[in-house]
Amino acid sequence: SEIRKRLIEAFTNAGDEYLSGQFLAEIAGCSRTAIWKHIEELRKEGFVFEAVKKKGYKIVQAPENVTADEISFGLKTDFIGRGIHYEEEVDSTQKIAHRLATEGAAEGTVIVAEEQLLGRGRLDRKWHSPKYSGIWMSIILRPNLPMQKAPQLTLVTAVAVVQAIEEVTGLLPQIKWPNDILISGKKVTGILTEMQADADRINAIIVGIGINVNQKRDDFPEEIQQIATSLAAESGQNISRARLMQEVFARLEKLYQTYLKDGFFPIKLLWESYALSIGKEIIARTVTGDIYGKALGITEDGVLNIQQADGEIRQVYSADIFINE
Ligand code: BTX
Repeated sequence: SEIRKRLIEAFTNAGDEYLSGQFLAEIAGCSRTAIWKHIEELRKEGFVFEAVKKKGYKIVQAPENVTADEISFGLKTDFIGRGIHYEEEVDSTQKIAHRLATEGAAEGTVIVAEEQLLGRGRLDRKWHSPKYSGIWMSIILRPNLPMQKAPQLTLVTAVAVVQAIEEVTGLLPQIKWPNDILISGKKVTGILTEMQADADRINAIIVGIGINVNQKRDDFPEEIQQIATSLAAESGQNISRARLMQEVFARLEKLYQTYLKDGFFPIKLLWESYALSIGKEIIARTVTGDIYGKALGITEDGVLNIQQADGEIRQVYSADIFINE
């Protein structure tokens, strides 16, 4: 908002000085109560304030951003993340990625935003993407593969993200088929893979990745507080988003090349080693109904096999999975 912009400018100019609520209200042209609310909003965005009685406020830490410069500094990949398209605020990075892919963007191009206003999940569900606290990005891949292999890339990506989180935070995430990454049973990452195809060949795969990084537990909107978590909430420390992105790019580039060269099998083994639901009794909620049974594993195509109580094995291509405890 305009007020927030003025506040940030004032704090920037103030340097090490404290600014009083009265002074801030005057330059922003609003009440002191309104100022207090804006400061709360800024706190949620990652600004850390020091408040001293009679003196006022000072910013002691600004959020760390994920601009092209911050991501490029220290990047170790050959192509993933070599082209960065950065936005402060977007509807959805998927939308921009689709446009850039159509316009011929190179493989490995990454679209990243500090905030998404209309971040989306599968089946047009909402993906909550608040400013500065997560990684909201889309990666353009151009594998030379038939269309039906596209879902495997979701699984390749999931393994890469799990490894990157492990490396950077020491946490041990698990994968819930097909596209959720969980820590302590709560969702920390969602992956949305979309495809552009000509005839039956893939023109581009847009891999959308949303990682909750520095949100506090009560930053999550009420409707997902029970099911969502962030890396900071789980590890008790703030995590550098740029550093984590670099690690995701490095892991993904390596696994993607293995996948193109040696096929899905090595990825399948890794994926299963991180999988949460394999061997468990689950409910798979599909668009045509619920399937109950034991998750046996995934096939070469990334399809989930479920064995029902009557022994029949059902193949599930797309569903939401619940562990049946
Ligand atoms: P999904 O359909 O598996 O999950 C969406 C569901 O997850 C929502 O219905 C809600 O219950 C829950 N949810 C929403 N926001 C969050 C959150 N921040 N953390 C945890 N749970 C949440 C998952 O879809 C795929 C998400 C991909 C998001 C990336 S971000 C960059 C790219 N751009 C874009 O618009 N989407 C992708």
